[in-house]
Amino acid sequence: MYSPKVDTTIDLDAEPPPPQSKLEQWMSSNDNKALQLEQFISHRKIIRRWNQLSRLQRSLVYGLVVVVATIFVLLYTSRMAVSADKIRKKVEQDSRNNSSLVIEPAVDAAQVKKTVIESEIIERPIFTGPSNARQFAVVESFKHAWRGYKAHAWGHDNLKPVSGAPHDWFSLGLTIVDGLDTAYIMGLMEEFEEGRQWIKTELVFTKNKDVNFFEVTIRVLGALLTNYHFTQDPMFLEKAKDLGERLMAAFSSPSGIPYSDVNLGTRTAHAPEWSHFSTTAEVTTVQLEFRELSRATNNPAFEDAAAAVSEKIHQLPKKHGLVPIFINPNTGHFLPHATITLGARGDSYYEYLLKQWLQTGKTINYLLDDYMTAIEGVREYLAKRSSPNKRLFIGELASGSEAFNPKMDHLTCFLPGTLALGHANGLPDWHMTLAEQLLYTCYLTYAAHPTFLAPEITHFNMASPTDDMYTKTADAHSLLRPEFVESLWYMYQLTGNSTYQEWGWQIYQGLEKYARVENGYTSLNNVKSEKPIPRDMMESFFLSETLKYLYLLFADDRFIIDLSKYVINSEAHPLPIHKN
Ligand code: DMJ
Repeated sequence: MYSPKVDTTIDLDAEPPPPQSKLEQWMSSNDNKALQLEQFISHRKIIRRWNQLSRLQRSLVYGLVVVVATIFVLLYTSRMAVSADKIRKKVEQDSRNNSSLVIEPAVDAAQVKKTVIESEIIERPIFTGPSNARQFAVVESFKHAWRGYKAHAWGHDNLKPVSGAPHDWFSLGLTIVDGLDTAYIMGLMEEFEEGRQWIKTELVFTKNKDVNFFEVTIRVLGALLTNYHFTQDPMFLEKAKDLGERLMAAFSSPSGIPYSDVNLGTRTAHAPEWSHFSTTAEVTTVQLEFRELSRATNNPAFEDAAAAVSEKIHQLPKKHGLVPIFINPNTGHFLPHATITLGARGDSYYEYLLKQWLQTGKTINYLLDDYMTAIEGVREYLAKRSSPNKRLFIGELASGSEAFNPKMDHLTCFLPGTLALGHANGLPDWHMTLAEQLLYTCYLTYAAHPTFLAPEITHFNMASPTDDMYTKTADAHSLLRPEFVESLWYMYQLTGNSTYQEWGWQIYQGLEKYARVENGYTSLNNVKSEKPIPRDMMESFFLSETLKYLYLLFADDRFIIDLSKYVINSEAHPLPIHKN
């Protein structure tokens, strides 16, 4: 029960004490009575003396006080000006020496800084940090993931968040590099600075080790270029250039179609051990990064090598714009009758057709033609409706038979975002209708499960009287992938419809409830179970993509990263759009 605090020693009804003169008050205090009396008397003496002065004498004293005060003010302000100048010079010197990061002050998000690159004016965004409770929550999630990684796996590719152990794949500190621009966008300058320092002092590409050409391009090269663009710190560009030069070995095949594996230390490349083939989506999802590297370094070699791949693939026969998922780097031809899918190994071929066209200021027409034809092919051969509720989904054409297979990878949920982006750039209205309906089906793949998380693969019924979709136990795991929240963000930015934010919030809560563990966020074995078993892995794309897209989705200002100025690479690293 509430009880007000009352000082019971005070009698509120008692008479107040009679007022005392100042002298009596001074005298009535207990300590140093004699000293206080003396001070009081000397004050009185000064006042009496002042009153005895003539008017002229008083004016002289006033004048003297004014002169002294003026001299004091002048001296003080000139010293302040000197130290402000010193600070400004130090900051300029630091940024020239690349020895410290110049952090942008928090200002209006509409403000932009202009930087001249290859005679184009490129706008750089300024990020002001989270603006509402949902964004603050996502920032806290990022900090939690970063903290766990820092404590248990710093410098390694990934964190195993349950066992608190590191995991390596390419030994390139993937989580730091991939997650760094998310920290920057969220305004986490402490995390950004510690990551930047690690990249500056520890990230090297000289190890005698095979890496996957595509993964390193989208995660590492893409991230370095974005961080360079955001901060103009030349260290990022130097690292990107070094990495890009080493990755160029991949194009050394007879056809110019890149090999899948590159040894960064020896600058050699080869096909994977298990096959002669490269993956179609992999060889066609490096062009945004190599082009940006060329533009930033003024060296066309990177762009030329990567663009030649797109041109070669443009020439190859396809099934109404749809491509098989394997290609031979020796012959330059597709593996005949390989699977056709917008899921694994096919997905970002379609994504980069549109995005390359946008990156180059809509100047390369064959890219748009190939994209438009492919989306028509999707409508013709892959987009179907389930039974009984007629949910729209994108299936696959099976390898060999080319028979329709009503299964959809979670990866395919990138497509609504890409379709909406195309529509916003003048492509037909039915692209947007397809986007909206597919996005809803993707939403249902989350909402159908008690975890509110989606499985890796969903299967659809086309003649069932009861269930439109189902999840096989072997496909029920979740890597906390980004594609659906990525599409939500595109749709939110391009339509302003806040329903997409609500869907994203439901998913975020699922992540917090089921995937968050003491040291970070873990992949799960079964989204169908209310007690999913952790797979003990935090992928770098969880920081780079999933959390970044959620943060952007919840923003009050939906144009924090403006899609008319940026193309976002396949790993969620924004790159500037050029004029050509
Ligand atoms: C990411 O590495 C990229 O988005 C890639 O293009 C596809 N897969 C993962 C995330 O799911």
